[in-house]
Amino acid sequence: MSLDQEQQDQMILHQLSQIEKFSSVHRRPDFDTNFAYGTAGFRMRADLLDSVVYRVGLLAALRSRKLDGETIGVMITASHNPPEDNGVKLIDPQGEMLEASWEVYATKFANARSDEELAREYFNVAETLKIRLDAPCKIAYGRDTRASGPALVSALKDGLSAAGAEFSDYGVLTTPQLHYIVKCINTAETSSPYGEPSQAGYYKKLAAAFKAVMKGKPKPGLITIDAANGVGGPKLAELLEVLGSESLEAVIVNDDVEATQKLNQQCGADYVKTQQKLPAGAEPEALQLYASLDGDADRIVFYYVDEAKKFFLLDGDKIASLAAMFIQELLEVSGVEDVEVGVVQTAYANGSSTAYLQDVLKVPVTCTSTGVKHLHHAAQLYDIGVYFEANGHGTVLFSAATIKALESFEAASPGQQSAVDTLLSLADVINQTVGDALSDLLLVLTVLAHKSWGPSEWNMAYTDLPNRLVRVVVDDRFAFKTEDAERRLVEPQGLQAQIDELVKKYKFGRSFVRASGTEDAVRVYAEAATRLEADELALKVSELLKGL
Ligand code: G16
Repeated sequence: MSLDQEQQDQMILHQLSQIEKFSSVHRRPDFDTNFAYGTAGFRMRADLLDSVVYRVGLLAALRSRKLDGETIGVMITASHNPPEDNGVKLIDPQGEMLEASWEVYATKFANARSDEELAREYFNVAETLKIRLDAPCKIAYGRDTRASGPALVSALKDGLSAAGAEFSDYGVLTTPQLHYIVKCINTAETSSPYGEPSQAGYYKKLAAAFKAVMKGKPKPGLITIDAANGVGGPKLAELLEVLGSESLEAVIVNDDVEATQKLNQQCGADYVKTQQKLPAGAEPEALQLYASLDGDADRIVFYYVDEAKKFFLLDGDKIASLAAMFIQELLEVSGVEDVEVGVVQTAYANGSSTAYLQDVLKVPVTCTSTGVKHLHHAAQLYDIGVYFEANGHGTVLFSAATIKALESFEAASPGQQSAVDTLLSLADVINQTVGDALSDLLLVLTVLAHKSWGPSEWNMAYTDLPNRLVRVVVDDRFAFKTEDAERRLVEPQGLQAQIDELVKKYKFGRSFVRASGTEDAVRVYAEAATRLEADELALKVSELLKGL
């Protein structure tokens, strides 16, 4: 055996013994249900997460080693969930969600029953994937404002130290900021660096692009933004500071991050979307634009009230339609040809939005399962892929070839050049790594300014079918299995037939049931021709679940 080999073996043994040693400090709780890497990583009550986060640190190190030392992100957040929850998710080098094939390793690590079993799993994954345990690895991590965050960061650091990783703490930041930073780090040495890998770099990039795309346009009217008492509040304030009041003015409400128990309570994007009403703290002013972020600022929904104080929601479907319409118009004016714009939605998309996109805008629409990870990949198949979940999570992806085509296009008129410039600035306003509430805010304000529209003109493109989303707590949400992009249940057997029978009775009726991947519950969605019917259909389908 060569000395090198001997040294390497010793290093591996040392690493495995460190993993076991630290694992004994971060023991898996006695917990009947298995941990699962769900829609957005692991998410549950924070007091159950210590061992999971420690183990995610180990996996992050392996993932980085597998990818030749590219930086992997780890975000500690539970986004829209209540204050007592927390969660953890991994970010791949280009700022995307963790590659799906690795979720099984995450789940295996989280469920290992003993310190020894964990070290064995770690070694097995390295063997299976031919990962050198002495290869360099780098991790960037951050957290939201939850009270449980600092303790979970300690668990993560133990995992990273045990695995011998190099790591950088980016502190408290929004989830999309960390996605942005990870991409910046990994593209720094390439021919197209994404930006400066810091929060300051993020603000600088967004502000410069917004100013460029708004050149010659009137400053947007005052907007009121509900920050869900989460990390988005202070980060939005920082962005506004960089933008300057000459570019944008906003009133931020629900920005109390010190009172951590207020997070997402009676406010935030999820509350507004599901309750279809104004959040606490927002005073209704007719025809003014409002927006709500979620707890980690990766989702946004807009809304307004009319003169009669009637509430109108402008959700992810409305944002997707607005963005697709604007981009198509710009492409047409620019004269740039052969750029396919497509939209990606999920089963939660309002039926009217899909009809508008397909029949009026004539854009292709893909439907995927819930979860940004699914939508993102489907959107990458278009030259310009607009993806939004109805809950306000989404972005617009411009392919590298499209950016190149725009940059090298020879415009025949100032009008064409202006449209091309607007498209290019728009691509920089929009966070290309993941759905980002702050960047989406600027996107929407840009389109409204270019169209000289207020919220009611935006809302007029199509009328939503009345809909209702209900959360139902069941004994075992994992018993609910779906097919057809979650639009139909396969199990429990017979349930889909019962839903179909109910749906038949309603004009424009549609309803589906799926297990949440972020909460211990199932979600029931229903839409129908009238508010009363949509509510009734949701109630009746929910009642079917109670009998199980
Ligand atoms: C996460 C995911 C979203 C998903 C949402 C709800 O959002 O990133 O893609 O729509 O959970 O998922 P589910 O219905 O499975 O609970 P966030 O903003 O909570 O991170």
